[in-house]
Amino acid sequence: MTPVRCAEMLMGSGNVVALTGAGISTAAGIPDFRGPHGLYVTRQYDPETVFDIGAFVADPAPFYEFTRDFLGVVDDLEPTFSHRFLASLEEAGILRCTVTQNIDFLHQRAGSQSVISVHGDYWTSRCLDCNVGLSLDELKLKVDAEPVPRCDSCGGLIKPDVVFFGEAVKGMDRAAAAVAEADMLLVLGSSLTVYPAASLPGLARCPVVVVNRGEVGLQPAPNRFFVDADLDAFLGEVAEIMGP
Ligand code: CNA
Repeated sequence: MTPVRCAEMLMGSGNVVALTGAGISTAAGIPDFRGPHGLYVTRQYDPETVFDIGAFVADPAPFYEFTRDFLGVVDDLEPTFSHRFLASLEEAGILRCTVTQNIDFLHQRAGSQSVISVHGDYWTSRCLDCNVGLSLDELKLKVDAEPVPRCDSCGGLIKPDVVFFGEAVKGMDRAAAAVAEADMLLVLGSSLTVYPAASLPGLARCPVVVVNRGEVGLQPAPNRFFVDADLDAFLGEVAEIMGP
């Protein structure tokens, strides 16, 4: 799949769905899980401990160490070219929605309106015991003040509404319906190994274009096109061909 062909397909579509993963945010400075500098390689944080619900309940401290670092930098990071490109496709009426596995709000900050965050985000949190809700600002205050945030009402453990391994994903029905109705699916920066999000391309009845550096867990098939390239570089060429 060349940038020219990809641009032609986008210009001939009016119901594109994008499925994004951690690879769309690496250029913004957020490491992915499985890329060459990902957390599974560097082990700066161990994803299987930090994002596992059983491990979190047993010892929430590693997750909150990650959260303290993550929330401390994420507001200062800029969306990448690829985030902004998707927002512009949405504004142009070409892209219907973005289904993201990311928890970094960069799609929304780039201007995307229609975002399904299947792995949740930090926007809200709740007490695992009494279910009282907290806003992101309230969580940030607690994260700065306490090693492990506890509920003001009952002392229970606070958990952000980020989906952990072992928890149900969010908005999967809407995401599946959007993919099934799409006239083109763009899969950007995902290894397609985390389920159930990785099953979404299998529901597509349209061309699927996968742009990812490195291997992905999706089998070749007619109507599936694989581009092993840097996202900003590839989509930059596509954007140039499409024009303003
Ligand atoms: P993943 O398994 O880490 O895969 C990311 C893929 O992107 C890898 O194959 C990389 O090689 C590839 N990649 C990295 N940078 C680029 C680039 N510039 N251009 C092209 N390809 C690139 O991540 P997935 O999203 O597939 O896995 C799902 C997990 C990762 C979800 O649960 C996410 O919540 C979680 N995650 C999210 C973030 C974030 O919010 N930014 C960061 C790290 C992990």
